[in-house]
Amino acid sequence: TNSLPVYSQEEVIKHCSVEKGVWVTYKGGVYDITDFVAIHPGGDKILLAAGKALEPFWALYAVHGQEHILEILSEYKIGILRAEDNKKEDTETADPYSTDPARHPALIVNSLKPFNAEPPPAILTDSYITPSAIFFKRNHLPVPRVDPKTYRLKIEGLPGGTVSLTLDDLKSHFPKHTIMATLQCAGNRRSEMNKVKQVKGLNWGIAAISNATWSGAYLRDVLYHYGFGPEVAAKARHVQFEGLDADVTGTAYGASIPLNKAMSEEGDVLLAYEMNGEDLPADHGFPVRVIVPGVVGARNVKWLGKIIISEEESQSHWQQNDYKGFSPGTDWDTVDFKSAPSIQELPIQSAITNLTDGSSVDRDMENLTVKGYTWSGGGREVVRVDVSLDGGKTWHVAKLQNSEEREISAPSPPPGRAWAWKFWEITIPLPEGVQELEVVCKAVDSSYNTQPDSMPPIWNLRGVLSNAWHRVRVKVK
Ligand code: HEM
Ligand code: MTE
Ligand code: MO
Repeated sequence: TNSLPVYSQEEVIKHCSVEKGVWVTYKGGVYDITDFVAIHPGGDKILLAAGKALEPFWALYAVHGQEHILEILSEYKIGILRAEDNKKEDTETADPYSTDPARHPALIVNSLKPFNAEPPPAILTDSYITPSAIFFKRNHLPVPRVDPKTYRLKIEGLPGGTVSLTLDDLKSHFPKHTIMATLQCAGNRRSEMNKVKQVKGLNWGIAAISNATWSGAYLRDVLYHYGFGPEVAAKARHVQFEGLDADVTGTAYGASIPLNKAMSEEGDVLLAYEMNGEDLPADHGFPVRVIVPGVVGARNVKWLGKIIISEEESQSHWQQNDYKGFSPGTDWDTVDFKSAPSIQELPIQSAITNLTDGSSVDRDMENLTVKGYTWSGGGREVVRVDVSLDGGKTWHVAKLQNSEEREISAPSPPPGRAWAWKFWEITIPLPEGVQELEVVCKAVDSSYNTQPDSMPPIWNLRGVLSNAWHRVRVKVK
């Protein structure tokens, strides 16, 4: 008993712009989404489907395969698609993710297509250098399969015109450097922010962060070699990166970093072709990715296809309309993405990895050991981690570890170049007569930046920069 009107495909196609109205079809239903276009979290890409079926687009952006998204869509239903127009060919497309690589079964999957996953926290701090197989994976699109023989890295914006390098050029013409750097997604710990008030984005736990060694050529060496000099420096302000992963329109994943970070002798920006001593795995950008140490994961572009030295920042969706921070008072109706700078260096972070919220410990235990990781952006070294068992009333200083060897600390990196995380650990006598512990950690970096005590004051609609004290409640039984 459906009283909704029946529309032909011909009628739907007429509604293909904001002016004419935006209609789409989904599983035989017709939807007028004109009013939703401006508030779509994925930006104006939604217009690609105007007048058409949503299915092939949602096959590519599989974030949409969630209950709450179907609920949003249902609000806009205006009719039924005429039976003879509801053709299978329009809605069934080859799965663009069918060539994605195999993944480790230990990973906690946040989204399958595109593939987004993090290791279980307890495994994360078992090795100071995260094994590549369990290193968190954050893909916006299908993994492109790149043939290393035909691979070319293009560079635009240098005086001699466009440069085109082979993988062999990169490996043989430039000194190979190895750096250790931790990557963290801007959305790490988003799930805790989500508990304050719903945000939009993948529901990451505390492990959208991992540490690896990366080897390759310094970006600055390559740019100087191909003619970077004072006349380019006088005009240019940014270095843009484009991936070889592209959406339905052929638009590549893109991001940019400030020119001074790219060219600084102390920036250590790397065109990496190895991760943990082996060729980059497909998920992490084979054959070449840029590693921008100290800077948010999003700018560390994988499957690097093009570098552009420019006056402007990248115009990509991810640089302009995503990965920015806002006031807790800003919502999807009032947000102006132009009003905030793109995230580059990340703030200080720490989290507890060996205890989980709601778990319990034995009352007869004399001591409680608490472990975790800590890291700060911009190469700022973490100088201290404080741990509390009573929600922050009293504190203990944890032992820091910055090397692969347990119990051993490597010398401090040069000031401003602490790119790798530290592990920390502390054993504290179990307080007597308590039913529950609120275990908390917070870190302090070399600029004496520390973490905010709670999430509400830093809540933002996209759920990024989530770095409040990590709090874990543990029952004593
Ligand atoms: C993200 C809804 C159509 C591309 C999202 C999100 C929602 C949403 C709620 C946020 C998801 C999250 O991060 O949890 C809708 C609805 C649509 C629609 C209701 C139709 C009425 C489209 C179409 C495209 C598209 C047709 C592409 C052609 C994207 C992209 C993102 C996104 C690229 C961002 C994903 C990311 O952050 O990686 N959409 N969407 N959407 N959407 Fe849509
Ligand atoms: N580069 C390309 N080409 N495509 C992407 O989807 N994701 C970015 C960045 N580089 C992405 C990309 C984001 S948001 C993050 S957090 C890191 O890659 C994740 O790197 P990883 O998958 O190696 O952990
Ligand atoms: Mo990210």
